[in-house]
Amino acid sequence: MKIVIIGPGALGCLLACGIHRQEGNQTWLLDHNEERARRINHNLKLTSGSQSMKCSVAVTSDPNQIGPADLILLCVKSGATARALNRAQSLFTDQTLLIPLENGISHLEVISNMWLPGIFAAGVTALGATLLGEGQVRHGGSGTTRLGFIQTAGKDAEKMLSQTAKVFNQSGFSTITTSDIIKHIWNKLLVNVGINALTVIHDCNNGRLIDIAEARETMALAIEEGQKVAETLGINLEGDATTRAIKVCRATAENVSSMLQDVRNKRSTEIMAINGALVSTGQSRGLDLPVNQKLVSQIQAIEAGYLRK
Ligand code: KPL
Repeated sequence: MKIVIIGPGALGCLLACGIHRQEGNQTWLLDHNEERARRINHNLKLTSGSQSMKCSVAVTSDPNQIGPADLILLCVKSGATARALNRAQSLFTDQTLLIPLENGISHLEVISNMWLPGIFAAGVTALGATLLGEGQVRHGGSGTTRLGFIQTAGKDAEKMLSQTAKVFNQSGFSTITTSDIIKHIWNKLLVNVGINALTVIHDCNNGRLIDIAEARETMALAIEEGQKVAETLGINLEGDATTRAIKVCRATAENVSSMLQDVRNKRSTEIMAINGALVSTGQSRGLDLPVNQKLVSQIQAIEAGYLRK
């Protein structure tokens, strides 16, 4: 298979390092930044525990150098979805399987509204990855990755998805296919709804968040609003979402959430793909989400402090 990973962030680098070691596949990492692509070409570094290894993954900024791909794993920030796919048009054929592995839910709508050849599946991962520097990633936790189709897919597409799960598993990433990917995307969405913005507001790692009474209370209220939206949409969430978010805080206690990493690096956050997308989905169903709306406003105010400078 020719596999292209788009996005040299933590998850993109981690997947590229794992997958390129499998014989029989050709793995590429596509970076929109030409200079950086040149620097990290055949020069990624994967750290796991106390061990580090060099990963000789081919990196380019030019999709034409890669040509048509069998599988595209989209690992960019939610706000960059359309831009990244528009740049990558030459990678697609009618048979190309596209799997976004992004936070939140807004990318799903963006992709469905694009005229792309190929087959569209979706993925959600609990893999822990932190970018330590350009092309340098630390593998921080080995959660399950789930892959599935949002709409009914044909036999060939199903086969390709199973093959993809096999490649992930052989690369050391525990992966299953599911017939209800939307449920898993929402399970993760509500974890992010409850954690990410609050770690920014309280400027703390995930573990500390549950020791702050006010944060814990807001977390429960924000997730409760999300559960109501899911219910209205007929999504069967697994168990209690607040309990899951607290568990994730404990399991990733030392993690700096992706949103806090964005703020510390003065980048746009994914607030509109997470709490913002929840608010607009709720509003479209006649639901008000004041707690999430307030979280969105607070993060936007923080972003405005550095983005417009
Ligand atoms: O997905 C995450 C994120 O940081 O975006 C969590 C689960 C909160 C782990 O840090």
